Amino acid sequence: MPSKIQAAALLGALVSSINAHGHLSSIKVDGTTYTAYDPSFQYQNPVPEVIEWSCPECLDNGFVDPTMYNDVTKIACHKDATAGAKVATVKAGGSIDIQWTTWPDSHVGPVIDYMAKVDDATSATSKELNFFKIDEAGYENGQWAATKLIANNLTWSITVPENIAAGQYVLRHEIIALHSAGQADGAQNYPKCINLEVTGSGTENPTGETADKFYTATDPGILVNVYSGDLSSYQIPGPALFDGASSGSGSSSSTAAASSAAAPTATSSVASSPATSAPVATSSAAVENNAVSSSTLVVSATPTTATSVPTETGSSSSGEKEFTLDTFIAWLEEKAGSSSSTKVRRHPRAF
Ligand SMILES: *[C@@H]1O[C@H](CO)[C@@H](O)[C@H](O)[C@H]1NC(C)=O
Ligand SMILES: [Cu+2]
Repeated sequence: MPSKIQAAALLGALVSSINAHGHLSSIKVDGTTYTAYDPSFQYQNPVPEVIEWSCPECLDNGFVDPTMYNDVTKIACHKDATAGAKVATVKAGGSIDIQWTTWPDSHVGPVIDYMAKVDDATSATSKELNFFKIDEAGYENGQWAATKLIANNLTWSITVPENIAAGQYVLRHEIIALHSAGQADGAQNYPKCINLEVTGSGTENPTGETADKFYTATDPGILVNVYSGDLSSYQIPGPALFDGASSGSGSSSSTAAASSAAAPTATSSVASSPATSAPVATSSAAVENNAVSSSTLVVSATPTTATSVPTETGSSSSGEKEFTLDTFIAWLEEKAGSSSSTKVRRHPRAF
């Protein structure tokens, strides 16, 4: 049986060889489908021009964590992101469907959308984006918003508020993954920004704030253990929805994006992928689709015993973290880019 140190080294190898998270694949704006940004665009010449902001540092599909919450160049539109070269036109009251390439089931958490009015979206910088929140969804009807997104063909649907003034805006779409959020700085923010030109006769110019004002490391919706307690009282972090949000997509907290999302939810993603289970006390990992494909990793962990493993790619530090069994299994799952929606706690999956 490998020692903890050896296990950590093996897991480190997994971290560097598996791309667990997704990025946006496409953005449908009032019926027109636009290509999203792909971090590999930086290797193309010319670099494709898209409506989404660019993030060359996002090759690892990584995240922004609470240690970066007061750095607007990171938390606004992801790490050092710069404005997209194009702008998509949408009517006030129109719809936007944002599709991700993939999302790990273990990465439960809220989905939140903001907009910021700008003079010219193609030359805006993160420091000047004064965002107001247009929609939010946390844990509702026994389901996390991120889980709903996966079930809806990896798509989140937004209604542009009907009453906002015409002009250019930057839309900020964000998933916050909470699978490790029971530990300090364990939350993972995945913000994406998109350039819009809103048309119509709205008159509202909601007050916004820069993204470095949104969250703190100890907000109840950021530092939260999602493996115990009453999730129905989960508090979505960030500012309140702007006053006019309700006239757009409907915005009680049962909300907005959720109600305009097409697919029903509860069982679909479970049914679509066979659950595989592994013994609880020992997680056996045979990685199928990457560089370490023929290796088998056996890590022993027992309930309530903390196991020390490296932090994942995208984290701000390269130190080690203490994991409980639950968060450790979630961590293993995410390394594998799990697509099963099997409950993490009950069916740690072999991958
Ligand atoms: C899901 O999205 C993919 C990619 O856009 C699309 O080809 C497919 O038809 C969608 N599936 C459903 C059920 O809408
Ligand atoms: Cu992750």
